[in-house]
Amino acid sequence: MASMAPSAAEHAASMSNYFESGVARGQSYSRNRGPFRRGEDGRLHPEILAAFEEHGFFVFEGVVAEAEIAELREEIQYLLDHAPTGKDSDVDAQGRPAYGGQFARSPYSFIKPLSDPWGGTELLNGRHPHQMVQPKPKADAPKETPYILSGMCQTMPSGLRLYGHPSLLTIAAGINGDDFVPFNDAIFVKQPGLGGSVAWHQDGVTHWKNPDWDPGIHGFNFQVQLYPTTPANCLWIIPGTHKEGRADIRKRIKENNGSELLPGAIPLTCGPGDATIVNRQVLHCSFANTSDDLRISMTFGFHRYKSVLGQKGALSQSKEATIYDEQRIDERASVIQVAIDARAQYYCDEAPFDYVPFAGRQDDFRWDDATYERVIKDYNLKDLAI
Ligand SMILES: O=C(O)CCC(=O)C(=O)O
Repeated sequence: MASMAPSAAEHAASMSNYFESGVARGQSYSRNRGPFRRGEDGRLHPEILAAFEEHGFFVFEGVVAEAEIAELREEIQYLLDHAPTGKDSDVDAQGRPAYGGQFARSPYSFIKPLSDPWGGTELLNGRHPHQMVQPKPKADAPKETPYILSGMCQTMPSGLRLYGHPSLLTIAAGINGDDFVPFNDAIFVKQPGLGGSVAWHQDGVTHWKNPDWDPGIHGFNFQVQLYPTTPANCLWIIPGTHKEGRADIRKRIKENNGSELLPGAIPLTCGPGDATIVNRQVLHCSFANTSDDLRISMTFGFHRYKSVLGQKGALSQSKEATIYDEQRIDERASVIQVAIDARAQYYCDEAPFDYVPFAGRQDDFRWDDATYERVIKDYNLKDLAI
């Protein structure tokens, strides 16, 4: 017999011991948390790189300035205020035409409050085999709630500028090499009492059976946090799992008496302006947000060039069979160069990041209205997903 869904309050209460032990376990990873630092050569500090390679994550504290976080919050609020009321609606909550009709792919995806839309389904290559507990939302909850906002470089000027952040891009170059290339981006929105789960999964699809497989082959994701995060709404990871190959998630859950509260996991709690990096092969999840706290995570990933070149697109919403050739990679990577220029025009005193693949071609990717139409609009149709 199917078990009854807990109420939001029952769910929150049932998680508290797990949260407490996860927080305590997380404290033993103190080397994987701290400010962004450069080594003597100006690149990502080797101690940070070593800590990331060992455990598959790092929390960069305070890497994005308060004023920038405030702008990001404001622009996200605009997107939320002008969101359609659900996936089949084209008006917002005030009855106005909703934002986003100009893009080939809607910036919004919705779920039922507190649900797990991917767990136990074949969606996204069936990589979320277990469906998480789906608590019952309060009676006055809306039918649908925003889950992910996509295309931050075209919907938010501050999102484009964040994409060109010199410290973040120095981290990407330190991990994936100077010719690093983009993956995709997604803003995870976890509203209090409404935000859904992301079931346990590893992100990579393409290279699990590659004879040259290694722990870094599927790249990594940033999450820049706009609000303080807590064990109840943040991302959870099992450190070190990026080195173990494809995880048998069903077996792990079974051996844990069917419970999704997997052993060995830690919560990546953050302050606003902190940025986490997580290896995409690390086992990770987040739980239904039955807390009172909002989480908004600007999530965007990067790959090694050679992991992507010649590969067939995976995780695509359009079931495309595109092969990522040099031109396709260059087109998507040019968003980084435009982002660097948009940022340089806005933060005139900041030293811009030097993106090696576009050295000598910067003038072709200056930020202006024409470049928005040519490079930025609908750039996310060209995401490089492996
Ligand atoms: O932030 C979350 O809740 C989930 C993020 C995630 O699964 C991912 O970035 O792959």
